Amino acid sequence: MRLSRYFLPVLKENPSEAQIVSHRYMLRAGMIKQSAAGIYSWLPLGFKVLKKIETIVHEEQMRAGHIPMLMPTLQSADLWKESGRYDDYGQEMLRISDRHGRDMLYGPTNEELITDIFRSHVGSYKDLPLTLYHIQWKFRDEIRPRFGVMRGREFYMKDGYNFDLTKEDALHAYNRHLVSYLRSYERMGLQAIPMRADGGPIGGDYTHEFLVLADTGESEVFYDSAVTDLTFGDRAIDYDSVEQCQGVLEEFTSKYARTDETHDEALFNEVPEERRRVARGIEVGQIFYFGTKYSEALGANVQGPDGKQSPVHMGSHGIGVSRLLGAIIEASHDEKGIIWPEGVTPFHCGIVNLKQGDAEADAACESLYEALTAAGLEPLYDDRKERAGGKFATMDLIGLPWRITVGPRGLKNGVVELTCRRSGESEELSPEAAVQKIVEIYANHQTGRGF
Ligand code: 5CA
Repeated sequence: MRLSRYFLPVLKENPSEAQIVSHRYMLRAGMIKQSAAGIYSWLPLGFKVLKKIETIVHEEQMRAGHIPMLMPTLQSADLWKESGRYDDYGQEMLRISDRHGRDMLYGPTNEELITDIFRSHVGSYKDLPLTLYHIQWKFRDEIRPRFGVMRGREFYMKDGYNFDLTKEDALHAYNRHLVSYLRSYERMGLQAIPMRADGGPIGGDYTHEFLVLADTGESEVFYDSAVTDLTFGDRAIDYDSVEQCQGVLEEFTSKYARTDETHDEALFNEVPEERRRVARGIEVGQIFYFGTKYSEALGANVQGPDGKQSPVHMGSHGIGVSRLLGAIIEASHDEKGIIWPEGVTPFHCGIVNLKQGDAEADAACESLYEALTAAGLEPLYDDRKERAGGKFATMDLIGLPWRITVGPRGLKNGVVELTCRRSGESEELSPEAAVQKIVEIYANHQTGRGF
């Protein structure tokens, strides 16, 4: 992409409504624009990162054997009346009536709708196990929408639902989700720690939230610092193996890590004092096993091998896709702007032309642009007639992890400058070597192509 042809409405001033850094940078970098309280338009740069995060979530869900689909945002109230949640859900649910006076709602989650699909089409244990998921907009009429996309009213969520014959099978599905979530967050450059939590309006008493540690997080968390040493890494995993998935669950959840809802002071005090931590965290996902709560209410039964009918065991599993943009920025920024992890960066590399209009500098930038594009990468070429200082400030703000700077002086010596956004370190290289290095860096990161 050439910046002169892109739509990147960068703001110079700090927007006064933004209280936390991620919200401030998302507005300043021209990623989002508020349309109403807690409702945002996703401008091209924000949309691009949203799609990259979505792609990672899809890839890891499909790798775990979960099946993508799409349900609507608007739902009929009938199913919610059947499950009993229409009255329970309270004011967070946006209720709408259509021209015929029928009660509708903008879905805050999809347990009822998916259970209805299941009961209409599946009746036998032979069709199990089954996990269906979708990534779709949700609406919760939060009393205090704030912090930009972190606590929106309209937000983008991945929600998956497992259907199993027995509790043991459903717990295996729970564990598969835990593993696939660890992988997803790590690909986004995040450490998200599974912590024992509370079921809330979804229900069930077996649930973990995934928390990214950050001072601006809305949840208070208590944990053994040893949990922060755990990484999943690129180890192989067989998602069909009950033992392997259970092993990962035990490894990642046996140390003390709880949100304030389930915190137990006596248990916490058993952690050696020097490892006890009280901090704040951003909840980027939650997994639930709630057994037969919805299948009993909605009559979703399956016939077992013994011919008997019984309600199917279920769980639901969510990832806050749009919230993740905020969480990643909270975890990765400096005073100049965002620092995108390679896995989700909107463009792989910036190209800054120090002297736009200089025939040699222009030609060198064009050929870098072509070489990176030919290698399957997406560069962002700042080809505007602007001062170098302004170009650097924009690149630092929008946070591309790598930048190649091209100027007539370097070109005389056959070099360009390659700069790492995170460390600030630069090195002079031939243009070919710079391209080669960027290609090698991204060979280790499976990034989805953006839009
Ligand atoms: N049905 C279950 C799992 S699919 C469910 O709705 N779980 S949830 O309520 O925990 O939501 C899943 C994730 O969505 C949360 O972990 C959080 O990351 C994100 N989320 C929830 N509310 C908001 C909100 N108001 N704004 C942005 N993200 C949100």
